[in-house]
Amino acid sequence: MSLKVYINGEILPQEDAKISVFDHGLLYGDGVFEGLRAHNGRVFKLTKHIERLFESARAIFLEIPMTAEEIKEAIFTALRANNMKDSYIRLVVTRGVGKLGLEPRKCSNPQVIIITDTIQLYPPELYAKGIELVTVATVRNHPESVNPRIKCLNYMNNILAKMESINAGATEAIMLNKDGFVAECTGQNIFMVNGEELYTPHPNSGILKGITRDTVIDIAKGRGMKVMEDFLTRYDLYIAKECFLTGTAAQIVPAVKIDGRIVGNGKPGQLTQELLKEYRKLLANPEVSETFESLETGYSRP
Ligand code: PXG
Repeated sequence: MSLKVYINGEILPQEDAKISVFDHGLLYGDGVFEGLRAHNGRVFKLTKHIERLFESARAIFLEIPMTAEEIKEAIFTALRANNMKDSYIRLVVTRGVGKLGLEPRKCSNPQVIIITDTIQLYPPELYAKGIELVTVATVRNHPESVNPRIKCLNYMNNILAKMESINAGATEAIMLNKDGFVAECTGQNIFMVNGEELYTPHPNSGILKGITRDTVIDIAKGRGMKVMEDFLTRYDLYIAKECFLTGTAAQIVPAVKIDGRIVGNGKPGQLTQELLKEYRKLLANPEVSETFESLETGYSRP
């Protein structure tokens, strides 16, 4: 059975889910997006994702032709149309069709697209073994050019970094900002443990303020840990006891090698594993978790 895709209020078979070649989303990467996760008919941190979408859109002068509530409803419509309770959801808003010039004001009709696909996780062995990271030469976008806080459709910065890490034989890339401080990986935020404290780059280091990142910070603080949002150097990573990455698709992934240096004892760290367990507990129980949302109209309701 073919996947059904939501475009501007319509549910279409994936073969018919098409966007114009004149859409500035395609021509210039002019648009914004979100990646969300549904478990058992409920969507994790739905309000936070929708808020971030509207903030990204505001930053690029893109007026989304729907309210937050309408977008939430559309997500549940797309899930219902596919009879999907567990899904990785891609929510995209493009600038819409315009002229071949850049001029965004000549674009009419932003396209709201919702794709509900299956969840792509790393294989379980990677969580058990941990992954290898390398610092790459591609500098993360300068916040005063395209701020990485904006989740925009142009990911060339991240794709170039990802290619570098692949060419170097590592799983992921560590991207630094223009001052040489650690920013993030290509689609994940980075954390490290040193002493009894948890460290992650400051939101103004040139990063996307990940929703998984914020959830992990809350979990750690709930355990009484001190969490430092700081300006971190490669040296800080090299002397870390533990290191892990966070993201909606990846969840929490341990890193055991950074630029050839072994992290800790070369195995996923104790705290990393405990945080992953707590994060998965939060994900596994949507019915009782207040971090999940389903609408009155949601099919998960009897
Ligand atoms: N940094 C960047 C640059 C991202 O694109 C994250 C961090 C993590 O954010 P959340 O809110 O998911 O905790 C992202 C996530 C993928 C994928 O397949 C992920 C993202 C974008 C594209 C693909 O893992 N965004």
